[in-house]
Amino acid sequence: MIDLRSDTVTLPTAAMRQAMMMAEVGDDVYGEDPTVRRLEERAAAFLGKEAALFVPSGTMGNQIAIACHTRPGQEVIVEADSHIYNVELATMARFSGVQPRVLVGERGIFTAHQVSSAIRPDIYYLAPTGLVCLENTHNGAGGRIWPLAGAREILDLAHGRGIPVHLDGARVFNAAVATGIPARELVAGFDSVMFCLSKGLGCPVGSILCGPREFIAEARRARKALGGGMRQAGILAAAGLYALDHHVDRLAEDQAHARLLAAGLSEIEGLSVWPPETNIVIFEIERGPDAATLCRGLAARGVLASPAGAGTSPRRVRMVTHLGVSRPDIERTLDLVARELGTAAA
Ligand code: TLP
Repeated sequence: MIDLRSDTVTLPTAAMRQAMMMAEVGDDVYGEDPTVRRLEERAAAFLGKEAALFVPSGTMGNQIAIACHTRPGQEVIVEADSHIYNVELATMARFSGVQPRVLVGERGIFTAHQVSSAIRPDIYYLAPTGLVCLENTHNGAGGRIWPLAGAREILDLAHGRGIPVHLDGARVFNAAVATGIPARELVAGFDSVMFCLSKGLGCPVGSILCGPREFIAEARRARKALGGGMRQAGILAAAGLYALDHHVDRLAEDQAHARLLAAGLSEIEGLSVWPPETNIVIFEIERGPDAATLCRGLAARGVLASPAGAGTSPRRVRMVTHLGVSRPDIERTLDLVARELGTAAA
């Protein structure tokens, strides 16, 4: 099987497993796991933030950030195709008592002007704006990189109005590698940043939430309250440390594979392919089966892909490259897609 459903499907390499096996561990709820501590310190330093917290998932990292930045009854500005809004089960409403204020970006990217128009004036019967969330890379927009200048304008505007800004940086290292801008510069000025170890970085489990020391102390309480306090988690943190050392620069390879895949797909009749900026390729099936049918057909031929568009765009397919995908896998995928769509000789 060639598995292009997500970069979450990566399996730990032999060297990563070795690092996990050798990890020194302790009870992290007592703050006694040396490997978790090392990972948190390393991640914070890597991103130029004061402190970091190891969390079980990206969703938990985002939702802890929302809970810690806001109070019930506020609004959170999010993009219409963002993960926080679409794929986190309305958790901001469930756990934090806040509601999303949705902005439609231009292919996922909204402007400071849009944010400015969405911030509520200080009138007692309006829900105050408590937080702005950006996503880099933007998954639903096809792994798009949030332009740094635009992000900085939003940061200045929001901070000028006393509103914090959180970055869902699940794949921020993909943005760093694609642009050549160090990740710490891409996240500078954000009040909190979540990034995932369990996606392109190839770890089995885990994400990191970074921010100021006091914010992270509060986040640690929220993580425990949500049942995310982990015990001998150093086994997992060791994979994270290994990934930060060995799996960041190699994301360039995944991005090259994504470009190759997109170029090949664009030559197949009936497909309209979004130009990839990182490791995610999205295409619309203009003529032919819907996304679910194509994905079923491809699965039977040995390629896994996912219908995309958070359930609302039935002709949209997503393919994601990662460390388990090779160049021959891409070539084979292109051949099988063409066969499945009947545009190549059987
Ligand atoms: N994304 C997953 C699915 O949930 C769609 C994927 O396969 O891409 N932020 C962003 C931008 C994400 O893409 C994801 C996961 C998360 C947050 C949540 O991470 P997890 O799955 O660890 O909770």
